[in-house]
Amino acid sequence: MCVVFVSSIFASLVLCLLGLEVTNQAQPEVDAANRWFDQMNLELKLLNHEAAEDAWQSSTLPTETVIVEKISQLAVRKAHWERTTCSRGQRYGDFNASFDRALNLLCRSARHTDEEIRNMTKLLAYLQEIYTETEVCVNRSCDDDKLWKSTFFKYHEQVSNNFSVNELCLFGEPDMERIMSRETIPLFKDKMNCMMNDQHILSWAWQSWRLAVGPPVKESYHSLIQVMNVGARRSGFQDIGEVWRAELEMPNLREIVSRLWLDVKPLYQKLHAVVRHFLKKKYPEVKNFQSGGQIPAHLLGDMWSQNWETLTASILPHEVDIDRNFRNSNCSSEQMVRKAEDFYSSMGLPMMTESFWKKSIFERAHNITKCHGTAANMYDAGDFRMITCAGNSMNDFYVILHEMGHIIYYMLAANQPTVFQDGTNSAFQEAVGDTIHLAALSPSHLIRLGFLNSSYLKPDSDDNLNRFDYSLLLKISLTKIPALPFSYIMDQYRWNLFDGSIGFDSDANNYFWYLLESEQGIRPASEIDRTGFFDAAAKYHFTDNTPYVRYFLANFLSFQILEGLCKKSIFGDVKTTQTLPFPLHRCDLYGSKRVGRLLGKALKLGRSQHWTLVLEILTGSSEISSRPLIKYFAPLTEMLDKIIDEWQLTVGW
Ligand code: X8Z
Ligand code: ZN
Repeated sequence: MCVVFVSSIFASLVLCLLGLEVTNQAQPEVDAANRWFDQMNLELKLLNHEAAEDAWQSSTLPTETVIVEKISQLAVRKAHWERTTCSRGQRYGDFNASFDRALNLLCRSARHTDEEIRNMTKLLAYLQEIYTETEVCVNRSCDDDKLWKSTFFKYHEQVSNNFSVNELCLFGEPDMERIMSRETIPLFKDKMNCMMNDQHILSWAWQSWRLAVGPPVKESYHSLIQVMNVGARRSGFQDIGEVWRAELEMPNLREIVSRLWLDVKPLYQKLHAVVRHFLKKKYPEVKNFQSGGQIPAHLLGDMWSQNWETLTASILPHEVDIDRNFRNSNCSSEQMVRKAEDFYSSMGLPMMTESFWKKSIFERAHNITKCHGTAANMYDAGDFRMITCAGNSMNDFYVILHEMGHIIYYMLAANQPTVFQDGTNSAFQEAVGDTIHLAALSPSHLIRLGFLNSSYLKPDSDDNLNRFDYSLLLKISLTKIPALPFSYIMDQYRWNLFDGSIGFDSDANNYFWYLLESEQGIRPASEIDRTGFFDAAAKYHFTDNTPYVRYFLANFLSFQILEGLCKKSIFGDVKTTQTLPFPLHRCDLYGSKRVGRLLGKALKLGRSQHWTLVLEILTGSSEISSRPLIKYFAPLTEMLDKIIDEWQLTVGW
């Protein structure tokens, strides 16, 4: 039974609504604890709102000292507030589960002096500025060799003021990214006004981006680690890696991650073998590309070799080219956002708000907007925003669905006390949009979107599936499977830099390449010795100091949640032992109010409950598993086995 004390009706009601018991403590103490809880949430909301406004400004405007100064002052203020609020809250001892959880979430961060905070803010702003504002430029001259000779870099203070018609300058995201996916190679050649070898352009883009950002980042990143570790140790952690891992609330995280990776490594290796075979045929001139060895990273269609989607057609050509149909639909970025909203709202989930439509940025507004996909919770009634620099590729649609997943989570968790207004952990935050993305790629939704003819639902005579299913599965596997070793490596690497087991001298980049070569099976675009480079800096999350293992976990979770939601939509029960009447990739959740209600029930808990409970609601199980992902790709795995057999391919490197 929940007892509501008249003197603190509101706070107790909140606790009761959360299903929590108020303990038998003395009444004045109960009142004081409730007052602390209310006040803490109120103040946290104001601080979060202020921080979100600053972050929005620094994302949409070029780095200015005044913004950095503002961010720094707020960070100092918030750290002081956290310290005093935590020590006040800790006075109340074991009050109740919700109170303890709030206290734990609030008080687990690294503890820094004001000076350290100012230093960290400056370092971080500098690293972010290098990533978002650096341009790789070339003088327009039609000659492969001269491409390198005329390459130069523009950093923050040199950007765009001295524009010359003879220069072509490219940002990392999205410009270099779109060259790597081959989307804008024709445009690049056009602008350079000449015929160039595609492979040379890819190799140039891959190397020049790393050359532009790696060296300026290295020293500052080293300093950032040192100061982050000081704060982590002051709070009793071994290093900042331990603080990052704690956020996920999986005490055996390292074990879980290694086990999950081992579960899917065989599938990755098969995909790698088949892709390597076709790439080798396409690029016989590339040196040091052995049929049983690592794949040169620049050929994989992505700056970081984490998304190989654009290779689909060259591996398994099909008369239906979803990407081409998508592009030809000439969907504007806003129309893409409307299509994403339509998917979520078809399940009864909330529509985007007026503020969202007014304040979001869907396209590169001007030269210097940070372009990495972002979802912002402004902690102000209905103010949720998105940043994407969408073009018109399917990957742009993915980013939009993904960011909207974050926003839906924020919207649903908005009725929680502020401290719980987030995903149950960061991996779940990342998984919501990815689950909906999988459902949006089901053949029946592609038909609904007008990118596929309904005749492609018909199975081929001897199989439940048809040729399109296989080509679709290959396409999806190329976006999801290479992301697994990449996301695994990103934080293995940083955890080892953080705990000092990898030194910051020549070891740093060599260890990164050791991981990429041994786990991902890729090698650098050129044979130049990369000792002393700092290639991890070429990835947004590295300079943004955002942990990455969340994406690794989210990848598994999205297949697991898709399976649970699919069972809910068909059988009304996530726990049923009945098998789905169709393969998982054909599951279209569009329009299922049952699914929307279940998602609503799980997501509205926000961070108030442990992730195992949220997973239980969505899937009937409280453990992260690789099984649904492996099952989803089972038909594809069979197809890969046949190709490997037919061509007698080596698997592995
Ligand atoms: O960074 C993102 C999102 C924003 S949270 C666009 N993603 C990772 C990446 O781009 O590397 C989504 C998938 C992986
Ligand atoms: Zn995300």
